[in-house]
Amino acid sequence: MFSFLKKSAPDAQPEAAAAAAPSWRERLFQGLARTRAQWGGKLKSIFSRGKVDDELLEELETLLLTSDVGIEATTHLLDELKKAAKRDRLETPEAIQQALSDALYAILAPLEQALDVSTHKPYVIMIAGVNGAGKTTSIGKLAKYFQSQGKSVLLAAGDTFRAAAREQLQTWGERNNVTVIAQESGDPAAVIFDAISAAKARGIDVVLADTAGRLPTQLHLMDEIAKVRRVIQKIEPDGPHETLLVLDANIGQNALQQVKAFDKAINVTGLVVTKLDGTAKGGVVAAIARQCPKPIRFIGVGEQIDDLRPFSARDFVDALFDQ
Ligand SMILES: Nc1nc2c(ncn2[C@@H]2O[C@H](COP(=O)(O)OP(=O)(O)OP(=O)(O)O)[C@@H](O)[C@H]2O)c(=O)[nH]1
Ligand SMILES: [Mg+2]
Repeated sequence: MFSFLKKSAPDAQPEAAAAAAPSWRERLFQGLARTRAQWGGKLKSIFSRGKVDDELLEELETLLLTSDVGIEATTHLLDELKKAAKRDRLETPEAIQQALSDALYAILAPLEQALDVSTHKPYVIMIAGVNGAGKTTSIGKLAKYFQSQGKSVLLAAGDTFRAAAREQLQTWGERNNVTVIAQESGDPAAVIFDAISAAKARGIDVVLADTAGRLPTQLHLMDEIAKVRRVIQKIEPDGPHETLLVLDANIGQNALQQVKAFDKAINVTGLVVTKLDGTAKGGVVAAIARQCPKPIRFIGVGEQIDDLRPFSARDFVDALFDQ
């Protein structure tokens, strides 16, 4: 049993949710092992000085910057630590770590905004991102997640670019026992339009629309996805109700440029951060929080269907610091 399981959050959740919580916390904890290994060992030696002096601040700054926390979040965290040191006389390694962990939690907490899909029916979610970020896999996982919340789901195979994309989504559809709307045509907007019509006719709660991977530098493809969004609005004037940008955590600081570029093209309303299990760059979420804040709706910590859940700042910080 992991130590963190014993010390679960004091603001206990309702019992039903708590029963399911440990396995996710366990997966999250395992998923962040690489980031923690990078930070944990070094933090311990930095904090072992037992006082917040210039040398500690310098070493901590280097560690945060090399962990993809980014310059703005790093400066902010160091300032908060200095303030806490003055105010609370931090004199033990544990107290210093606690102060840093509190400051990081304060940065991340505003990004924790659960997605409420009950405001529209169907609730249309468009998923975008660069090639291989984890869009289609995340849709498969989200289909299961929303079904577990009692919602009916329909998938739209809007990646008409890559040959195997439709089959990949269809496999996720079968696994979840949900309908996938696909077409032979090469027009993503038409497929998604059709899917929304079908969802309306069938009284479906949530439409998850896949799109092809694209780089922010491929301007014609950025125009294309902006058009997909406009076509959705023809059938759903308030839609898409959520535009999710999927970010592979491995890209580190490049995430900032991706958020800005996709936001400009399609008005990103939320993020999915994937592959946190395969990287030591988990600190990038702090950079996002300070430099281009968008709600982190979900995080992915593995390839399995249950390896994606709503973002919890508390759980995330606890898993990073092993507390
Ligand atoms: N380890 C790990 N792998 C993931 C995660 N999410 C997705 N993957 C893997 O990343 C690879 C790419 O995932 P896809 O879902 O196909 O990515 P995509 O964004 O749809 O890719 P394109 O459609 O080609 O742009 C697959 O091998 C997934 O299993 C995650 O959270 N952790
Ligand atoms: Mg895909």
